[in-house]
Amino acid sequence: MQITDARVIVTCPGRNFVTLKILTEDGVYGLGDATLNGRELAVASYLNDHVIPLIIGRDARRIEDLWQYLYKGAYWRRGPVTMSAIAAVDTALWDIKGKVANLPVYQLLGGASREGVMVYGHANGTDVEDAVKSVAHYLDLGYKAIRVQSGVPGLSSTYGVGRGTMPYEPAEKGAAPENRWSTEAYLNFVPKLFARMRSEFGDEIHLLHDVHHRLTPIEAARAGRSLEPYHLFWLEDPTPGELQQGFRLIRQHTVTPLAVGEVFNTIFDCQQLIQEQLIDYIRTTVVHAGGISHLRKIAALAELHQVRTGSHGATDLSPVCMAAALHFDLSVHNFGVQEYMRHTDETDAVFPHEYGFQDGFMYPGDAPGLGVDIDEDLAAVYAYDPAFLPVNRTLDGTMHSW
Ligand code: KDG
Ligand code: MG
Repeated sequence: MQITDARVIVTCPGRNFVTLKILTEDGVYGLGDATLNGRELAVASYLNDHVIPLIIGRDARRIEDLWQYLYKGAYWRRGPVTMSAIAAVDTALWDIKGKVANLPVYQLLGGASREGVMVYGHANGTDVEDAVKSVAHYLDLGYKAIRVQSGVPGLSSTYGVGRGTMPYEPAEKGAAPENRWSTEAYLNFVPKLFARMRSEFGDEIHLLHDVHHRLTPIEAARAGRSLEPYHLFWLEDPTPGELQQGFRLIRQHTVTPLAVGEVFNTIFDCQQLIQEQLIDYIRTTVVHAGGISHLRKIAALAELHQVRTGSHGATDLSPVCMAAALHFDLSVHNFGVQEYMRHTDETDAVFPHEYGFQDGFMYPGDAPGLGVDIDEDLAAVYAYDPAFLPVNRTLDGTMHSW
């Protein structure tokens, strides 16, 4: 079953998405998400210039072989651009395999390990009371797990505090917006935020929080310890993940569960964290970590070490990625939770899909393949619009992790 054509579709229905569509001689096609927020065209070029010419004429059924061909064949290993491009091919081939077999992809991955996929929503507020209202809203919608972010007193802007009424992970036109950061202000504030949440909402709801890579290991240890009375489901990216051994220090001081991995691209980026049980949840996702095939290998390694999955699912990952993530989540044994930020109606119209949310859980649906499509005419209406992620500086102007 030869690949006869492939094209990259770049569209901006409110934000930029890159999608790979692979077509076969049988007329069956598959989709893969290739979106890398803020660096979208690098992946589009990698696919157009360096991948599509190599895959035309190859057998669409040989998913693992084609993965290895693109990974080993590039000679240059890993990295978000390469791995997003490989992920897009891999995801599209799983979609094709499902359509040919007339089965939803989760059935090809071993079938459902659970009835539904628990997801967490994004509550946030400019201050604590605003965040309380937002959590109440997510509870009304049926969520069982809620991430809570709030503005920090004394800081003009902070990661995770949204704009408008829809969830939105930033990427802004023109120059990258600059946030300001004070570790002291944050560390003093964050236990108060969660003390208020528990006093308002009780012990049962799962609460999560994202530090977004901003602390050193010992500062992260303090944050984790100070949050123990509020028993978070997880504390995410407490310190930048490149320093994998840094998590040993955090682990010596706190039992707050840790989640890491949304910026990782391969199993090699997280093997120490997993093998030494330095984290509890691995957040690699289909689009940025080599597709469904590679994510399954990461999950298998994690299963050995009692680490569960918690894939990244922000709005900068397209509905194609969301669909693929849900098939993976439903099937993999050591699933933990899936991040879910609703896309806008414009985005949903460009990417019609079978998956849906009900009472805190999501379901990929039973359509053959991934159960997601792209309306190419509508996609063409929304031209690419360059945008940049924010950057972050400490109060004295030093560059810091955003
Ligand atoms: O593009 C960057 C976002 O995907 C990232 O900031 C989202 O940290 C994130 C999260 O946990 O969703
Ligand atoms: Mg995060």
